[in-house]
Amino acid sequence: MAKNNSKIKKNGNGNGASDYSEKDIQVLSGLQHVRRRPAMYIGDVSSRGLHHLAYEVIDNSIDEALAGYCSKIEVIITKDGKIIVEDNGRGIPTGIHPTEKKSAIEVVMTQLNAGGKFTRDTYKVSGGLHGVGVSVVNALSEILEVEVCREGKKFYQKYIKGKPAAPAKEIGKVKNKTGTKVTFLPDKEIFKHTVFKFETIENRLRELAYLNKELIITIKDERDNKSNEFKFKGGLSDFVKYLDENEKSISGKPIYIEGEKENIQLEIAFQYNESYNDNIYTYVNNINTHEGGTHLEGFKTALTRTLNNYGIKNGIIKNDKLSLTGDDFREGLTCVISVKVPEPQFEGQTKTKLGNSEVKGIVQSITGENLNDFLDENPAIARRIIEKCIRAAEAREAARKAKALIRTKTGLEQLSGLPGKLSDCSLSDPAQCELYLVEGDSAGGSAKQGRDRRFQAILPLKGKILNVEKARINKILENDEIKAIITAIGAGLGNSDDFDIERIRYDKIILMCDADVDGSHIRTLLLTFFYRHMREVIDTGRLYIAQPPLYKIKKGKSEFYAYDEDEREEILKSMKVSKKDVITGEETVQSDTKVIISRFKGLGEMNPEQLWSTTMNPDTRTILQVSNENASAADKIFRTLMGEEVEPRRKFIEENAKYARIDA
Ligand code: 28F
Repeated sequence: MAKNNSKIKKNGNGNGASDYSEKDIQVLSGLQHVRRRPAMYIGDVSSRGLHHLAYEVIDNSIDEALAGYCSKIEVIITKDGKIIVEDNGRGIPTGIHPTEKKSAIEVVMTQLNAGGKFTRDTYKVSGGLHGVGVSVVNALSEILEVEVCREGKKFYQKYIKGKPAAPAKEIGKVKNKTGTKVTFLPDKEIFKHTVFKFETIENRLRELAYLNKELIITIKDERDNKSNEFKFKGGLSDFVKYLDENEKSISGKPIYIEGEKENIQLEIAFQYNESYNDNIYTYVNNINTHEGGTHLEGFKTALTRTLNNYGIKNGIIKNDKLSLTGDDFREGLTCVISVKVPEPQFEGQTKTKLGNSEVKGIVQSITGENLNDFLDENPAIARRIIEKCIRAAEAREAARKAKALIRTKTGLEQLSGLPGKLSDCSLSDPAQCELYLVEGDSAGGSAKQGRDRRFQAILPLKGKILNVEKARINKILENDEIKAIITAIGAGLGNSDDFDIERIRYDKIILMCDADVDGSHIRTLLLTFFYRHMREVIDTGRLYIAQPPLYKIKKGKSEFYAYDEDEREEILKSMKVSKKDVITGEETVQSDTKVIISRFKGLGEMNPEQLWSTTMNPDTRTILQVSNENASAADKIFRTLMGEEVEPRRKFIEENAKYARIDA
């Protein structure tokens, strides 16, 4: 990689910079720095980071749509692994930039922050956490090509690893066509895997189509002829219906609220279903704000107050009985909130929490007024919603008693406050500690013997844990396995007041289940539990899935482990053995010339040493971090797998059987 030794420009007063000599900080010109430190710009170079490239380009088209000039966005994944994004907006300006002395196209494509600084400020919103700009995509692409149609002409420019191969030039005329088309091939020197997943991009495009009603978005996968087109007239109402596809609404069609105040645009749709979960998705400028923020606060406050006042005024809530809390008013709620804020401030651990204080009052007043009108006009629905909230309050009261029981345990457990089945680690700094949740007592035993007891704790789980998707909170808290998990983790339960991530006892919580159908079911149950009742553990990147090997390959005294079929074949190839010397089956066969492949069915088949070296040793293991990138997709999967309706579950399992390995 080329070096650039230009001098450092100091920011501010330069304090602290004196510790560094010039060779410590190699100042690289913008795009070179992106190539050297891609994670600083796109988070990481995993599949997540790869897909971020596509989102970044798509965001530019979305900006053009928000500005009111683009009605259609087309995305193609090509056979050779490129992404093409094309919009019918105005097209990037093609004239020569007065100070940069190159075309505006090249400025947008090669200057860091050209997007952030002037594209996005001059016209409307989008951006935020994304918004590193398309120049970052360019820097991380082997090849990027841009085509612009504007003022009757078509322009073209090509870049190699971010550097222009030639200036932008006119390559033809067009009639009645404007827009921008970007084609890029991610650089294999940067990304470990450069294969785009259709479903991942499809999910993001669907979300964008819901958030920007009327916008047409298409996706086509030329690798296997998959395609889809999204256009939602109903916008967020359609989104809520889609999320609740497998649920029964008790509030009729989604309640839809729209408004604008002080340049802040608000759109909300919500409905109540018969489940016990609340699902609120919040967006700021099309970006999912996982950690909530002032828009969510405003909505919650308005919902609680408006429903409570209406219930009391109309004699549905009796004042003398138990009082209802915010949580009660959100049981069974499915809601999408989308705000467009000109200058969003993002806060929180993952920078996905809206901080702008003015937004709270605006959302609160628009929601309050509109909801009040809705309740007055729909008294039957109003009554049904509020009666459901009252039942939630009654269950919460029962749960409070159950929670109190967990806190005051009896017998041995009372001494340490920890579950008896937990083999804790000796270190106490959460940053160093890991908790393994292990399927079954026998695997739990091996894990206990195999682990490094300084920093690895083991909690064996017996049988299936409760399906939390089908149970109310008080029932969940009666379940012994769940109680043990909650007390071992030590941070409480729930997604708000009762949970405190600061009190967590382990920074890594690792699910270790068998590689069979039961194992994957148990893993799904556990994921559902964390997703519904300790989501912060997922959102802060603390939940992992262990990857035990599927095969052992033995030749003479040497043993190899393979984690999937591909790896098994690779190992066999590297051994250069002929097919007839490969035996598949039991380990008991002894031979020095033959290669014996045995399949691990369960964790229990490995002895403690094997389990340590293949699955638990941090130096050699692979663990998958569970992420919540697309919360609405995750939510749907959990509902489909765990919810009431049987038919969609059967369909989902059939369609996804070949992906049975969850790479979360
Ligand atoms: C496939 C990805 O990147 N679409 C884009 C535009 C439109 C304008 C623009 C973009 C304004 C001053 C730089 C056009 N006419 N799709 C895209 N469409 N960027 S990116 O402007 C960029 C800045 O110079 C545009 C008038 N204003 C803006």
